[in-house]
Amino acid sequence: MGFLTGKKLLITGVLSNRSIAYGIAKACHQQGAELAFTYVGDRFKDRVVEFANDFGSNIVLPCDVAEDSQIDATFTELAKAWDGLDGLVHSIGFAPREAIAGDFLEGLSRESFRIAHDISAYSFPALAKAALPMMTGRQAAVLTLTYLGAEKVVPNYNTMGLAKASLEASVRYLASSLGPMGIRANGISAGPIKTLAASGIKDFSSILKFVEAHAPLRRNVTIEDVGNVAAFLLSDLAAGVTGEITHVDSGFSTVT
Ligand code: 0WD
Repeated sequence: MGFLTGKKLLITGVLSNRSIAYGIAKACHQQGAELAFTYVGDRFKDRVVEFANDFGSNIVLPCDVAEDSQIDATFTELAKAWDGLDGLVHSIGFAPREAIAGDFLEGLSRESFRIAHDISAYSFPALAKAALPMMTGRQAAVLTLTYLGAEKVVPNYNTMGLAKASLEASVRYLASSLGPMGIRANGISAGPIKTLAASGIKDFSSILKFVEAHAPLRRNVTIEDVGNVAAFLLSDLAAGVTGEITHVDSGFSTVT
């Protein structure tokens, strides 16, 4: 019996088997959780249905977080399958390409700022708010994924760094809002991992090399490393932890 046995978790952001959300789903499944998934865009549906099958789940719902109606519909549909929800994983990020390359000011525009913050930051508290009726009365937890670029200047991360800073602040405000109901909110600041989203960041491979050379553990982290910490934070083992950003980055943030 795993430490997530009996927990029902909704996982967003599984796009491929390299996605951080895939590593989280794997670890949570190993610990006995029941899982449901969301996907964005019809062309990814079949793939996510397959991944869900691997984890013994047949709950796969469309959810483009840019649309309020899709966020609402996700929980209307989920409530037909489950009587409640014990955890939500937000593993979603997007910024227009020009806003994550080169000089910060050159790539800055009102529209790219708006999109990066809408998709990458607003969507976390928005999903938590929509999930709240299903989480009420349960020892539930919400979790998001962030990056060092929220705290420090990381080359090319640019506007996304601002969006991640907002996302990290939302973890603290969510913790304050949900805490009296016994619901927790946390974030994981993951080290760089080669996923589809990461390949959109210019010179990403040089960041991987730099971390491997300088991080205390002298290696990059894997989606399994992140998944295991996520499973812990979503579980009752972490019942006293909320409003926290946990670095899973081989210690890199301590030496920069
Ligand atoms: O190095 C990395 N890979 C790190 C990623 C280091 C630290 C943090 N992160 C964060 C990312 O910023 C993101 O928040 O982890 C989260 C997951 O990222 P990932 O696993 O690296 O990326 P990926 O497998 O590409 O999944 C991110 C997904 C999207 O992929 P694309 O490539 O299509 O943007 O977020 C989803 C989508 O599946 N997504 C959306 N979901 C719902 N509605 C939307 C949307 N509008 N837009 C993107």
